[in-house]
Amino acid sequence: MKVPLAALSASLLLLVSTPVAVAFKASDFKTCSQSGFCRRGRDFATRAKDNVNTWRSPYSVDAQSISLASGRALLTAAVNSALYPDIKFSLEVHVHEDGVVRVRMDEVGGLKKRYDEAAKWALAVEPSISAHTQWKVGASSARAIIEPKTKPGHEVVVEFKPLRVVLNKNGREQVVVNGRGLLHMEHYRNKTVEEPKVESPEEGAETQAQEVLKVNPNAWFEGDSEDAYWEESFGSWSDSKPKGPESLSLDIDFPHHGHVYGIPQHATSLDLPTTTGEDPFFSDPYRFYNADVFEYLASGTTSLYGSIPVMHAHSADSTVAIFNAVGSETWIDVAHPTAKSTGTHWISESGILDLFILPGPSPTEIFGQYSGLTGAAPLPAHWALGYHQCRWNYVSSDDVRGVQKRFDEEDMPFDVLWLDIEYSKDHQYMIWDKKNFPDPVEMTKDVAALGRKMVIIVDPHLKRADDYPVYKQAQELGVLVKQTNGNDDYEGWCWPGSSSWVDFFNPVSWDFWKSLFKTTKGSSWSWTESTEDIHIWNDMNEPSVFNGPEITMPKDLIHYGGWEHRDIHNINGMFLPRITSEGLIARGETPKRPFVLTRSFFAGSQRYGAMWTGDNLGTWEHMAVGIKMVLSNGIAGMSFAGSDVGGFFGNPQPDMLVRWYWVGAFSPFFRAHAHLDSKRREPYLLDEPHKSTVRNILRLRYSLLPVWYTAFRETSVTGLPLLRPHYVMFPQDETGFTIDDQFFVGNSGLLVKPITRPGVTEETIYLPEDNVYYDYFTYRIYRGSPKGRNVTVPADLHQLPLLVRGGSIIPTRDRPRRASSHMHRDPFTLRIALDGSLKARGEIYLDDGVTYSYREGHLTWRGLAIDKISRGSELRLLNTDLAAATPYSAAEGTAVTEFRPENPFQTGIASVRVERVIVLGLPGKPKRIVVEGGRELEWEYAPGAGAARKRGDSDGGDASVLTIKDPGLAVATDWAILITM
Ligand code: MIG
Repeated sequence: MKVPLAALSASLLLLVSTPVAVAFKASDFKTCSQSGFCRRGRDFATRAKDNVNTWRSPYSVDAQSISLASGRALLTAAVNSALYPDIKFSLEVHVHEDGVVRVRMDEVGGLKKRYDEAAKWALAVEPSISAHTQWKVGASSARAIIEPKTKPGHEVVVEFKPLRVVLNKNGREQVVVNGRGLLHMEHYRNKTVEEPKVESPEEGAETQAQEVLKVNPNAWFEGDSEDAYWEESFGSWSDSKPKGPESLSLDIDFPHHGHVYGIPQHATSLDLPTTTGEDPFFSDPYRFYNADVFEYLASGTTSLYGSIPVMHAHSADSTVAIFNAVGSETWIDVAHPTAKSTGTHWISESGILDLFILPGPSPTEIFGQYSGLTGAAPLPAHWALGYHQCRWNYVSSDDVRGVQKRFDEEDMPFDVLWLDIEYSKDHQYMIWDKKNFPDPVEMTKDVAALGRKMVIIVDPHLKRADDYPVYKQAQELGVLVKQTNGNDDYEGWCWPGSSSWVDFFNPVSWDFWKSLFKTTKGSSWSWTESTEDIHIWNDMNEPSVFNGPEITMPKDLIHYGGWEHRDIHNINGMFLPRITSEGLIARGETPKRPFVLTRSFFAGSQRYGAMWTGDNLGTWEHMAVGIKMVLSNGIAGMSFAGSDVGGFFGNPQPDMLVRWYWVGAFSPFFRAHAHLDSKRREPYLLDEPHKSTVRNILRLRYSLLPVWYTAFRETSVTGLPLLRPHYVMFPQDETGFTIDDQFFVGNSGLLVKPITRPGVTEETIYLPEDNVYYDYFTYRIYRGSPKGRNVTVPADLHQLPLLVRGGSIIPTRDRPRRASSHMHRDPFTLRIALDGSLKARGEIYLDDGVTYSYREGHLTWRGLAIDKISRGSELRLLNTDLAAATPYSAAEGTAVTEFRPENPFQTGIASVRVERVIVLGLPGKPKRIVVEGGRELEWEYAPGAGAARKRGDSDGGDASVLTIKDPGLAVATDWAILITM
């Protein structure tokens, strides 16, 4: 095994460098102009633009060939290219039951076969074809009305010559495919010997273009040279490209949508900046090529660790989306021809066209349609929503015990202690380094004894050592990724030195990998030195290969089925967490919810666990962009997301660390992590007052766990993101379309704006509606306006702009505990934020937090609502049973057979009560408060100054606060409290 010096990656240099290591090396990664097919695709777009009046797509539908199937909702047709009459393409356009349109195009009878399985891995279920839709085929187009689930007025049209696919809403074009004629599916061809150059005609006789066309009549379309068709090099690497050119270019335009979101993962704003303008950082298309990018920049279009080819296009009128199921390297140009329209150009290296058009027309419907395709993130273990403490590395089992002890001494809650790669012997994952971890099972039990879990890293590179059973078994099974010859195991360089990688596209690998996680001895090797309290962290699954091109695998390696790595690169990373989580579910007698964190991901990865944004820097810019990245992941289905709190690289100043804890406490996945070379920065090491501030932040996260868990139930059923950007919450409010530094937590009514700049003492926060908002901590009132309004709120280091939207009820558990497992019997506080008409609503979802019994209806799901009755002289707070009312939406859809109020979980928490009700915003002091049909309750009332303020003021003063003391009512039973005014 030789490692070329030049190939020593930045990652390796880490080992010998000081904390401020080598900065991002743009030269490690390709720009579009260094990637043959991207260059061809962009040149193509430039030619089309330069000839916009004459440019005509050569593709057309052969009208004679059209046939309809599946009750006429599936159209198939032959597509011809005017340039290559002998080459045939097939087109399928499916209309699904929920109105999603799927467009598939492939070359038929070609010299080779294009990769067509990206959707197979992304989709959770095979979509059902609409039973109602019927294509109507005319002379120049075919049309289908999309019904019945989407709103009326939606129609999909296939125009024949040239081929265009259009989604219309009330006659207006929403999505146009190939409207600019940039569709180009490079057909397979034989490598020909270059023909001798034809002599140039007389000078000046013809234009240069005409000249070129004479030599090569297809040049207007394909360019005048075979640019990087058959091989290509980058740095010291060369790519053999045995299949020749096979790229796919496609324009997807949104003529009436001025904003596009999604296509994570890129470090940029949620509202995607144009890539065709003047900004030098946005001069390349957004790139999808899963990569381990060392010290990535906080702004730009470079690819990062994961790829979800999902894009929302939004306007005040409607939201539409596309999911382009492609697994090869892909570049996406985004342009805004006008402020109210968007053009996108997708250039992929290989694969069929398999495009899903989601008609919306609202963000909520988009989430339903997308999770209908790829599934929603399942409800995680409850503890996984607690605080995770990580660093590279806790160095010994005594270190682990010591960290746990310090948290407990300082009364700081945490749920999970993590181990990075140094726990393992020679980086052979699952094999303990017994020098430092002599007693791994005892250590884990000591952590679990206090109600906590451990997460331990298992990377995909396997040390090629015959005494490493994981490698040995994989090698013997023949399930390792192969070299270009298709026979020999590929060998690359990573942490353990010479390594090989499991080819998870080979189904034979699945049972093998799953069985590793058994904690008991079986017929093959399993991790007997682990317990069911250990969960898994998958890193480096892009995959990261230190001596590979762009720090990953060469594209011409061979996977199962003979596919090249180039075909599946972006999908590859999703297998490791998938099979790992399946292994964790299967390892014990009772299946328990697994926790697996992944760095690389693809569409559908949300089904297998959480992701984080990789190796961020300890800078304010990275703190800020991390929020945007988490929002973007959320709208692409990957809700369970977070960034390293504190920043992976560097040593954050205390004020930065405190701000980062605020950010983390409002991220779905909340984990502090730090680089090997960084100083220890566990929160107990902070000096006062920072230490107490962070303790309060951790406690706030824990007290709000009912909100997070309840929000996750909804996400797991509807696919709606946990963190909701403004355009999702208020799709008509134009001001919100570009906002990505504040967001709502589920539908709880919490509005957060973390501070990501130094020296801030107050901050403006945008209120998008005519409603009252209450400061979560001080109960000060802020009023919005019908057109939206900025208000200024206190934001010192110990403060957070956190508002409660009028009309919300926030359930919390306020008793400080050392871990969330100790909170399951804790009482609730209800904070009721009344809106202008003295209404509010909220909900609480609970289950055992660990098993899948919720899918059999072992759960509690309560609806809380307060409203005026008796012509306003009374308010009634009702606690009702939502699960009984809508059992099928209680937990991941149809899985709940039937909800019974007397289910074992609910009877088990019969004594869990509401210990306090706080009502904000009453117009005056109540006369009397009783449990309906029962006793009188004890309460206190503080008038506040809010009532005196006029409606137009943004600062409404302090809210009136009514505190009902221990009403002694169970959370899981029906009751009502009457407030007589
Ligand atoms: O090349 O396992 O992003 O979180 O601490 C670095 C060591 C490998 C990268 C991960 C980081 C982790 C580190 N890993």
